[in-house]
Amino acid sequence: MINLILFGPPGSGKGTQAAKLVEKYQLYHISTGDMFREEIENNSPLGLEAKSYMDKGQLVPDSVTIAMLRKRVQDNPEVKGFIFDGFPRTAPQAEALDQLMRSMNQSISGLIELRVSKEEVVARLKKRALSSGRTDDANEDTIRQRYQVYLDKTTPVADYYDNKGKAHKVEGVGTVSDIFEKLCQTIDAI
Ligand code: B4P
Repeated sequence: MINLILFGPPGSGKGTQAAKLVEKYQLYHISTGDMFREEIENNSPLGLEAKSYMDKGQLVPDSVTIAMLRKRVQDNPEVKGFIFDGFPRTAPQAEALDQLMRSMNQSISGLIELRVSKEEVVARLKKRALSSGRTDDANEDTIRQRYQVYLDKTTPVADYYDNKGKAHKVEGVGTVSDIFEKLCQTIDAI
């Protein structure tokens, strides 16, 4: 079983590349961002809570996010492996994921970071705002806030896996297919 974490700042292309990777490696894709957006669409209490944080460029609280992720993993025991996209985003989320993997006699195979500069992600998300209807992309201040939250709260997750010798970096600027190739080379070497 191969269990991968696709990592990087907001707008680095995690969702874009995850869609291609799940097809090639037949992994089960879990995007916490997509899960929150589905809950928002359904006007569920969880969606309403998540929206209040997402619209401000903040992270949804760990307790809510971890419980949602745990349920999704446990509901899919038959899969060949997981690709985690947008999770973990904090050190407590990383610890909870390791604990969950252990409880299933599994482990994280590797974390792959897509490296993209702040100005590039701001430009990408402003462009996406023109068609996505995503309220968290609509305002440049919110996009910059999301990037700051990434620096403050999420980058320690890469250090956590680096200390275990499981962190890898891939240049995230270039064509989608070139980046995909580099990701596949990295995964095949894990
Ligand atoms: P996410 O849904 O995870 O979204 P993201 O970080 O904005 O995007 P991603 O990196 O997947 O970029 P994409 O491929 O779409 O999070 C949204 C919010 O949900 C968070 O801010 C937070 O509030 C909440 N949340 C989610 N998970 C959480 C957690 N674990 N804990 C707490 N809160 C959580 O690409 C972006 C754009 O770039 C697209 O338009 C794409 O077409 C373009 N693009 C992709 N690759 C490109 C390339 N190579 N060149 C040019 N453009 C490219």
